[in-house]
Amino acid sequence: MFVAITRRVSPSFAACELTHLERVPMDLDRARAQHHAYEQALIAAGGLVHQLDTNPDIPDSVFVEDAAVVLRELAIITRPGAVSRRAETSAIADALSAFRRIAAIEAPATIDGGDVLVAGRRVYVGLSTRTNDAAVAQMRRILDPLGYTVCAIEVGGCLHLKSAVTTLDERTLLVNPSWVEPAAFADFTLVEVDPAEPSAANALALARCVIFPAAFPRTAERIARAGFRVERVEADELAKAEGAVTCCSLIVDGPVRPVARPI
Ligand code: CIR
Repeated sequence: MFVAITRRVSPSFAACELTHLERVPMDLDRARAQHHAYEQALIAAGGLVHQLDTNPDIPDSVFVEDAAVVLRELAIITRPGAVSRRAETSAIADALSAFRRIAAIEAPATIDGGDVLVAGRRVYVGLSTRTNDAAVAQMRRILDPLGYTVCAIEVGGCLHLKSAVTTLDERTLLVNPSWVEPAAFADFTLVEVDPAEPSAANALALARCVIFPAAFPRTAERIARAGFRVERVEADELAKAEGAVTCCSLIVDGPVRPVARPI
């Protein structure tokens, strides 16, 4: 069992931050329906969904992953790189404090949770437009004493490190080698995205299955061939805001107090 913290799609979702995509019309009801189906997939995978409310001042609120990094020992509240997203963190800190000791990243550091890939005791931090060197230093100060190794890694061509690489399990990564240097992950088995699906490197690996966007069937096939059960979700409306499947939840695994209320 795990707890998945999610947050409703904001009424101002169409005013989200955009970096690599052109703004196109966004259908709020469709985004909400896809988010609901995503939450149902989390429940089907054995999760207790703890859904937070939103408001019009935080257009990107649904992308909770960027506000925190959750480890077994503690949760680190980020300082998001986009100023418009900094108001998202207080509610996330409140929610996570029920489950974890809290640490926080402070100015001048900026970091989005989407730039943090945890693989066993290794924590990769992507240097992107959102995440800077000062954040890497603060992550090291927090995590070194807990026995984690923090590795900084350059990311290019995409928003976050986890747009380019995510874990399928502790030994296997899904990667787009055009956006991140695969040599950095020499100790892992790598599954590459299909070249026709560059945005397909973001998968949400849970104990029972891998939640994955229906828009990338060729890469889904590769993941299945590597031995994983793929649970497809429609997420193209959320993808118009540059969000993918890891972005829409914070997974609290391992030691949790049973305080989540099911949706
Ligand atoms: C942003 O640009 O911040 C949002 N529109 C999308 C964030 C997606 N988050 C993620 O990939 N972790």
